[in-house]
Amino acid sequence: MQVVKYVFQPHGDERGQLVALEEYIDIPFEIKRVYFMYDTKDGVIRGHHAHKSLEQILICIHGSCKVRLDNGKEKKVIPLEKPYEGLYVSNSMWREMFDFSSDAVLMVLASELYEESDYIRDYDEFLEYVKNCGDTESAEEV
Ligand code: T46
Repeated sequence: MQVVKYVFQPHGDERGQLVALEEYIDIPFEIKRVYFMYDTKDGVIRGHHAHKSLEQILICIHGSCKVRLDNGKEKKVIPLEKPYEGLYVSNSMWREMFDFSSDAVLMVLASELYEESDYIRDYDEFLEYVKNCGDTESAEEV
């Protein structure tokens, strides 16, 4: 399984840093939704699901956390600890987010509006889904 982590261009000057993200330029899809999670309690694991269609970029814009990606065949843990790095998460990919620092803010850019029917929340159902879908999406590290 190849993991795609984007490194965005910070526009730094004597005042500090600024990162700008534009759809189809920095982000490989139209951004239809932005959400973020913060104040995550110690020991919590979020996620535990996959999406049928949704693609996302996860950016830990403050603090740090880890993401476990699982395509049904392989699992990888990716640390997110820089506000200028974004982890691409394709559809048909089981995800779990954990090890949140107390100050972590995990921002997500999503290709679709919120749609509960796009979620696969049962792991056995996910394994069946990816088996029937063929190979999950992957791309090279950038
Ligand atoms: C994902 C990972 C990375 C909404 O009302 N609108 C939204 O856009 C979202 C994302 C959530 N919600 C509601 C639904 C639940 O009542 O917020 C509550 C928490 O959502 P959930 O339990 O799905 O959160 P996570 O952290 O487990 O998963 C989220 C996304 O749902 C999911 O798409 O890939 O972050």
